[in-house]
Amino acid sequence: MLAMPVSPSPASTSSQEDACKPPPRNCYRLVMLGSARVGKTAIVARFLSNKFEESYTPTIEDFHRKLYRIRGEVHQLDLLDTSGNHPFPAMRRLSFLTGDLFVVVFSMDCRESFEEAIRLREAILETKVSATQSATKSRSRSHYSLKVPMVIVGNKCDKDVKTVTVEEAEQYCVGQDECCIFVEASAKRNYHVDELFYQLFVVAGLPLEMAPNHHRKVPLTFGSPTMLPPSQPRHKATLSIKRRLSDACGVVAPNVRRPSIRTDLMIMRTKTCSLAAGNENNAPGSRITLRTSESRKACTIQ
Ligand SMILES: Nc1nc2c(ncn2[C@@H]2O[C@H](COP(=O)(O)OP(=O)(O)OP(=O)(O)O)[C@@H](O)[C@H]2O)c(=O)[nH]1
Ligand SMILES: [Mg+2]
Repeated sequence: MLAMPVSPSPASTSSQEDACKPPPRNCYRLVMLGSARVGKTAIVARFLSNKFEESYTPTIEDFHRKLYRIRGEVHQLDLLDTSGNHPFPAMRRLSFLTGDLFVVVFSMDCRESFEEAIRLREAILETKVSATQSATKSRSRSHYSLKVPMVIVGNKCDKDVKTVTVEEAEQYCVGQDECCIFVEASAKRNYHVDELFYQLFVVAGLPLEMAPNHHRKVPLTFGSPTMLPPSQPRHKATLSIKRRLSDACGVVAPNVRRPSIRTDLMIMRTKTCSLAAGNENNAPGSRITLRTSESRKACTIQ
């Protein structure tokens, strides 16, 4: 089945922005999931602006975009920060189906949130599998053959009282596929926030320069990839990794509107059909190739 073409930047409207859209294969959607109050928004705030708020404001749904230029190519990362109270189940299902990468957060001091993280992982896999089965009218794919890049984050590790141990969370992830990683973190202390995104980009096979400390941050005045400062001249492969990473830059796109539900439904259909067809070149984010952190061996999404 052919995938429907989908605009990679549904929120962009101006012709100038249209002219500098990243190719669809360089657009990825990252979805933040987890119980209420576990720190999803705090992790996103660290990722985007390295800030932390003590006060709590429940999220309904927030949408952010970060644009990068890495080795001469523009990449777009969309972040969907969801509500832990999931007031709209249909929206949650849509986020499972449109997401390419997932950060599932629980709090180290709340056992119930760990159990919810496990239920969420199962729900993501089952939803993707059943949508793929409907698209192919087949029941052959088990969710064990579907690998989704996912980091399960045990946040608030700065708390004195913990009701989940690192060992059991690690054991759970080891029992899953190699694209499911556990990272213990604290958004408050800025502990392992960079690491969790780095690990996610490793298992997803995305440029590692996308992780927070691996690219130059560009001021907000640069709103689009064309405005990003020019890359350094091309370096020879012999340059050190540090030097090559330093050429990467990223900017948080200001005032980005969340794509419409209609656009999301189109993205969902494209991604589901692409998964069903085993076609990894048609859909936004479908360029993602999964890698084990140990072997760095590529394995494509089934
Ligand atoms: N001690 C500690 N507190 C944190 C940490 N991360 C977040 N918090 C606090 O926990 C509360 C909830 O954080 P949020 O990021 O809003 O939680 P959320 O998961 O986005 O919640 P919902 O939007 O309701 O789903 C806030 O008061 C944060 O300041 C952390 O690492 N350590
Ligand atoms: Mg929130």
